[in-house]
Amino acid sequence: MADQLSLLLDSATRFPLPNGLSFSYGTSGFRSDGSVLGSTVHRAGIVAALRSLKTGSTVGLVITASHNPVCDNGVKIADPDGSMMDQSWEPFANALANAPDPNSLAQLVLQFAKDEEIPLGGGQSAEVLLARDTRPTGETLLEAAKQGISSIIGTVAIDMGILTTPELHWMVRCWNNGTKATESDYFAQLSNSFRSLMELALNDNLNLDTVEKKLIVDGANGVGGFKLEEIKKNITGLEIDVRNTGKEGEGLLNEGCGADFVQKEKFAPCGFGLSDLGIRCASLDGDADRLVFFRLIPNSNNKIELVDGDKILSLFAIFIQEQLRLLEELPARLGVVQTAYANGAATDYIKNLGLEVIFTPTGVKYLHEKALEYDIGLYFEANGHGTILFSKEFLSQLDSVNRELSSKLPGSKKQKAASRLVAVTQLINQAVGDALSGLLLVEAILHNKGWSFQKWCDLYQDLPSRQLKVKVADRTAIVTADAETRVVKPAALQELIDIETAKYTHGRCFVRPSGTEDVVRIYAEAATQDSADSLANSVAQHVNQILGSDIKT
Ligand code: NG1
Ligand code: ZN
Repeated sequence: MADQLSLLLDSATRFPLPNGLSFSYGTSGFRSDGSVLGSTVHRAGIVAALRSLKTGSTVGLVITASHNPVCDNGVKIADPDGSMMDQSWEPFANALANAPDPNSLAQLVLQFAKDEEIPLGGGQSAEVLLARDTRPTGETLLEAAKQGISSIIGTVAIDMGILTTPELHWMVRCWNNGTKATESDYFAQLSNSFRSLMELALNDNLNLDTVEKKLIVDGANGVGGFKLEEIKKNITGLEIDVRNTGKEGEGLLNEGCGADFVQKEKFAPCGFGLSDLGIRCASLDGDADRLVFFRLIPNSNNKIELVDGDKILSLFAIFIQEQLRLLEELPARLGVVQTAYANGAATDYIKNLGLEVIFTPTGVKYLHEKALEYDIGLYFEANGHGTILFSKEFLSQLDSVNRELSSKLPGSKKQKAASRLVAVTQLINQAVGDALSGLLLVEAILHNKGWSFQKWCDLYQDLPSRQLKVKVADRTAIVTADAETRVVKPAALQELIDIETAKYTHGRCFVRPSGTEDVVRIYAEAATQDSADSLANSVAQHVNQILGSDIKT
């Protein structure tokens, strides 16, 4: 134990906590300006090493700030099944990130290990898979993570390179399941299952000419674009043109491009223009775990018609439901998980399909957890982050139904439905929301249904909405309940929100402190854009008055 203590003290001395800063494991790990994150990432390395020791399995650590600007960076930990680190460990991660000096850091580690019965001292080995996105601070931070990991005796860090966030989560899951886990295995799984799903559309008497073959993808100048360039080499039936790949001269990460920009601004990303009119387009975020689709509106100065996470979710829900209807021998409890940011029209649409819709607080860790309660759990945030989860029991039943139908009724509608579901389970990332696998699934579904982009857009009409953010002195002064739809503290704020909301037809409004930025977010929905804008603005003013702030959009 003396060796472990001195190793920790030495290592921590090299990564002192920056003066006056504090860090918090938010909606999606620690995030901040990349230049001040050395100690945080080093300490996240320690947490990951302990997590691996505790679980007796391999865990993951990814260095990324997703859709945030290029100067930011962040770090998050993946659990052995590829999902986000169990929330019960966040308080320890926070305490460690803010330990003022090496001594208190070491004491925290030793105490936590004792409380959690984590074997220290090298008797048990542990493993952490590492990845980072393309940010310039990534390399130095990766080194900090490696040093944090190796400050726990017996722990090995394996650098998987520059990856999308979902690739790393997928690899951790496969690694622990004992299945193939390299990047080329990931690419092969995506392209093979995509091919299977596309082939299942053949001979279905559909007018497949209505499905435009061309897709232009905005890679946000991040890591997803050049991975897609690789995947597309093994794909037929779809012409993918990738832009904003992050190559020299193509622009800065997430600046004027990417899923977050496109979804919030409702403008085409840079590099897109008049010549793209009428073509189906998609946009990834910087680490390729968010996905939205869009199409340019003629004569509108690059305004777009947006297909967000809610509509992707609706498309997936329809498709899964259609296959299940053909397979009465395969009963499945289907659940759809959304957050309060889901457009009201989307929720109504999905409920009208007869599906169960559940709400959780913002952040995929909450949605993911809820989706695991179903045989098939579909979850998406409006911003395009989501996936479909299948329970182990369902997967094994599907496998036997598929085998039986393939031998007894090959080529039948039922057999094709089962095979489609099998392909979906292989194509969609079971670890976490994945823009690349989601993109291929959308394309394969449109192809199978013979649907044009327009048909997909027309599923329902979004209610006009407006999002604002307000910087306040202390955003934690706002406490919410009911999946963040109501403010419980300060109570006066909710009363004012209720009064404002009641003034508008189809009015809905909520406020919550962001988990990734130092702001309070305001969301408003109403029958017209003017009323949504005016509802959001008046509530922002109340937040301003009660908490003291400047309004930002
Ligand atoms: P916060 O900053 O907590 O609102 C944002 C997104 C989340 C999620 C996280 C993680 C919105 C309104 N919020 O969280 O959905 O994606 O970032 O990146 O889009
Ligand atoms: Zn992201």
